[in-house]
Amino acid sequence: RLLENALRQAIIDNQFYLEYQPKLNIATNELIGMEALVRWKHPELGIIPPVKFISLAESTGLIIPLGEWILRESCRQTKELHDKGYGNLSVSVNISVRQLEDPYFIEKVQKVLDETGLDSKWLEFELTESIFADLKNTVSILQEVRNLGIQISVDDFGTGYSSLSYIKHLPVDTLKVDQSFVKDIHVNQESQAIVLAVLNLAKTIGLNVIAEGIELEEHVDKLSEKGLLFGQGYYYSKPLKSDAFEEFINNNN
Ligand code: G
Ligand code: G
Ligand code: NA
Ligand code: MN
Repeated sequence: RLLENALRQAIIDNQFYLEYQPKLNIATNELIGMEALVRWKHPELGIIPPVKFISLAESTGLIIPLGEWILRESCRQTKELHDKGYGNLSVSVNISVRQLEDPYFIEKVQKVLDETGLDSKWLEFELTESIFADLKNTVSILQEVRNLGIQISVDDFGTGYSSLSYIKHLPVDTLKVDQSFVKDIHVNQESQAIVLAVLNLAKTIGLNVIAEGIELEEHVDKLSEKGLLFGQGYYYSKPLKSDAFEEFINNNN
């Protein structure tokens, strides 16, 4: 209740900002884009991490205005980077199932694209596997997202919905291997087998794969050996505020 009121006020006062975690080609170390992650800076409580407020935002419906702000800010800052000459960066935005249920979702997305001027081909939505089980009109909504030219990735892939068959029927572009399979991949044969299976599946049905949670050089080596091309994680960089992210770009070039 207390936190809910604080969250309402935070949306009115705009106490949020975004951090960006680099995504790289792990073979060449080339920067390919970034994942936007929301942060809440409360005037008295300090930084409140998303695990403490995203589910509350979802259950109260506040994720609708908050999610719209996150999307707009992600697109705006990415367009700004493009205009500064960093033209080939895509931005991934986490989208909650509650946002997809919003009947005005597609309209709002279109409006954000129009207003920020970001070419939709540089925008990606990260959706957790659970939405493919939860949401009734998943296919048609995702198809509309796709029709806007936006990419779709399945976040935390491998941890949720037990059936793989949905992948074949859904308009998705990228599988994002969950960090739990990356964490011990250098020492655990099961994790290696799972990652290899995901890579083979993706290859067969024409999807991209990215790994999250890369923390060690051993992770990079083992993932590369299995044929993985893209990744993100603390090994490369933690999520960064926009100015620090721009510094990262400059040092990466
Ligand atoms: O960096 P990290 O602590 O940011 O994120 C924790 C969790 O919060 C992530 O697993 C992610 O699912 C969620 N999260 C972070 N940023 C966003 C966001 O912008 N939108 C949504 N819906 N979830 C987010
Ligand atoms: O749920 P989602 O996968 O969107 O959230 C990603 C979460 O993982 C964020 O909280 C982000 O800050 C965190 N994260 C990013 N890179 C790493 C990493 O290398 N190790 C760990 N443990 N967490 C990471
Ligand atoms: Na994500
Ligand atoms: Mn994830």
